[in-house]
Amino acid sequence: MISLTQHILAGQRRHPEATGDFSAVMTQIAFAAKKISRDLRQAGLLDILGSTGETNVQGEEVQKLDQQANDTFVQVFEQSPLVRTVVSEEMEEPYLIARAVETGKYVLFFDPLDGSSNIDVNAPLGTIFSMHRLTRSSDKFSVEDVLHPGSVQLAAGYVLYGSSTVLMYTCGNGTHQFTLDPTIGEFFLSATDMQIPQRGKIYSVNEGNYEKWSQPMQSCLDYFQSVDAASGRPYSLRYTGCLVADVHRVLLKGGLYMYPGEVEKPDGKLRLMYESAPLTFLIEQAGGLGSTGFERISSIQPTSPHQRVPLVIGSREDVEFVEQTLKEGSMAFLK
Ligand code: FBP
Repeated sequence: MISLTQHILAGQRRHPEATGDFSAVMTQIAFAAKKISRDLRQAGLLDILGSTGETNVQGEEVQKLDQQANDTFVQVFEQSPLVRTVVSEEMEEPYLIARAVETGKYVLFFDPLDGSSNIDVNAPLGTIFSMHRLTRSSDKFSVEDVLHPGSVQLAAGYVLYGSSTVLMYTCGNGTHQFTLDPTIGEFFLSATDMQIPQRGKIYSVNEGNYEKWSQPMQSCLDYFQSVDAASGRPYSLRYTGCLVADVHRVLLKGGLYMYPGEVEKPDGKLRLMYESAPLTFLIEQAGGLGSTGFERISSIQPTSPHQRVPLVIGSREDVEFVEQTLKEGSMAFLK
């Protein structure tokens, strides 16, 4: 069995210029994930369910476990001389790591606990992370130093806290899956160079928002729901309320996850830097696509750390179908 650390070190050996810093950061991400996994497994026994009563930068009620997961990541990286800045869904401003002022060369974006509405109902949860090289425009920190398109991510991944804890990551050399063995507290390689089917049979979307969508977006859903055996339709609906769990299913089985823009809210709900861009890097390394419906997620030049974008992600043919339909604004071939 190959451990995550061994896999990362093997990747490092393929880069003679590598310093080991990247591996060290990946090991710290895995350490934070193990702590969060432990906390979630004990959640019902400890007083860590429910809300903190606070509201975060997204205007969402902060759950105690959201805060605890965020604190876990910050505590782990406050010990690191390598990560200069962390940007979290739960923190309004980028957080500067004091001990990495001179030595820090990376930026870490993360959604510490994805699927917050699932916390109190023991349904799947996730963590999403994205690593960028820090550019320094001057000695003084500026937010522009952390705003880079998805195409230049160094690494990205997610952790799925489900029946088992699974960590998925890419550093531009394929998408690889590791499963946590809680008896020894180590992640082991359970699938490598994953490839998503070119077309699927599943769609994942909050249909409750149908009336809020544009007509072309509505007709996309109508297409996936209409009966046509030749093209494997209707697709089946699977929606867990946890982006990581739904994208994990799509990566393994094919199909697509969508959180579209709405007529009144064209940017949708999901955040570019720590949700859409890292998941797109993973899916595209596995042969799929990530799009807003109009442009590829990885090509977007970010303008703020918490900006939102619509997301259509998954099997290449299914995402291209949605892009074509939205761009053409019509559904000529809808029976
Ligand atoms: P959080 O990171 O705040 O949990 O938000 C993202 C998310 O919960 C996704 O995991 C999920 O797919 C989506 O929002 C659910 O949103 P909705 O309840 O509007 O369908």
